[in-house]
Amino acid sequence: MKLTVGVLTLSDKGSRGEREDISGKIIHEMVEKINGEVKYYDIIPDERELIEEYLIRYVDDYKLDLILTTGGTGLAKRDVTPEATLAVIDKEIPGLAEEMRRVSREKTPFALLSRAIAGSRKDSIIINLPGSPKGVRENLAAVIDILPHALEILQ
Ligand code: MTE
Ligand code: CU1
Repeated sequence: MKLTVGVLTLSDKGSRGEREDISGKIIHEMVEKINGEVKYYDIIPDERELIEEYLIRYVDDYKLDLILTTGGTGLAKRDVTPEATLAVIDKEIPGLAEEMRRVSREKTPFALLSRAIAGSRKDSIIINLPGSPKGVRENLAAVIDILPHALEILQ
């Protein structure tokens, strides 16, 4: 069975059509590796309440297995993706975020500046990824192979 995936890109510029979403495209390609199919994909601004609304809709209404966000994990004033994610998850899955930072730390010291959260809500797993294409590729690669089993246990 295919895993159903939602991709939520958090970017003020992207949401206004001022920046091409290369990171979102990379996620589309990478999830194919675990037989995942992106069913829903949105680019929205860095607004906490809006992010929470989309995450809840992806889980409660669309019942997606896996939700990957990109962007808004850093320290800029408008970076609120981790806060929105924490507000909607039932359980944190710290090991996934720890491993993403551990592996990423070998690529760049700035990896430690990502405040990415991973967790579950109902039968879905939500994972934050950084905004840059390189950040997405390296962080998702660090955990992607674990995700089918994680979902098996959760569901
Ligand atoms: N992780 C990996 N693997 N590779 C990267 O290039 N970029 C970092 C970090 N994580 C990066 C990474 C940088 S420079 C920042 S500021 C933080 O992610 C937060 O990124 P965000 O604010 O775009 O979410
Ligand atoms: Cu940075």
